[in-house]
Formats: sequence, structure tokens, C-alpha cells
Amino acid sequence: MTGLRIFRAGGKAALAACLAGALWTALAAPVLAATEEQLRAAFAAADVNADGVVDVDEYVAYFADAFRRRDADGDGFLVPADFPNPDMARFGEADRDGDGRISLGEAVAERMLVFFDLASDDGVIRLDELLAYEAAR
Ligand SMILES: [Ca+2]
Ligand SMILES: [Ca+2]
Repeated sequence: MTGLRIFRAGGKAALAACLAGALWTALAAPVLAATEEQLRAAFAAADVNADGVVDVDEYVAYFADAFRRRDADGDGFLVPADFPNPDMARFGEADRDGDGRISLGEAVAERMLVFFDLASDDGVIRLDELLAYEAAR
């Protein structure tokens, strides 16, 4: 996703990529370098209650929403055709049961590993953490 790079257990850098809202649009496409402005905008969009951190509920909701937007026919699964430039290696990693499609559960499960990696200290993601990891990658 441009952002569901999401589907790579790439830890914090991957989260930074997937939090860049626009990047959450192409599950397996090459990840675009997110600008700080894009990251700030994505973070603000994910931080629904505007308390300055993205907690696990906001994270899941944001990602589930991105999934639904990508799921053009609304059947609850993403297939390669849902992406403009699918990276089949990454798609295959996300498709844990190998049925050729990515369910919401498969997509969220993959993302949760990243969330808890980035939010390991306090259970929430802060903007400075996101920016620092993005800058380091
Ligand atoms: Ca929040
Ligand atoms: Ca699957």
C-alpha cells in the first residue's frame, strides 16, 4: 500500500511509510519517499482525537479505512488488480494463507507487528518518533 509497504515487516521505517496517508494507497507499489509535510498530515489524520499521539485504536481504524478505500469492489479482500503497480513479492508476504488475496485480517495483522515495534515504549506513536525514523531510513 504505495504505502502498504505496509506489508513488509520492516519495523519502524515501514510504519513511517505507511503512516504517510497517501502512501497507504498502493499496497505493494514501491514506497515513495514521504516528505515531512506528508508525514505530519498523515499523522494528524490518524490522530482522530488530536491528543498528539496515535494509539492502537486510531492506528487500526486508519488502516482499516485505507483498506476499504483500496478494496474497489467492496468484497473485503484485496487482490493484485486492486493495485496500480503491485509488487507480487510483498503481496505474497501479506497473503499469509496463500489464497491469492489479502483479507482485512491479514492486512491488519501485518501492520500490528509494525505498530508495536514503533510504539514499544509507551504503546502509542508520537510524531517525533515517526519523523525520526523516516529521516533515518
Ligand atoms: Ca490520538
Ligand atoms: Ca489471503
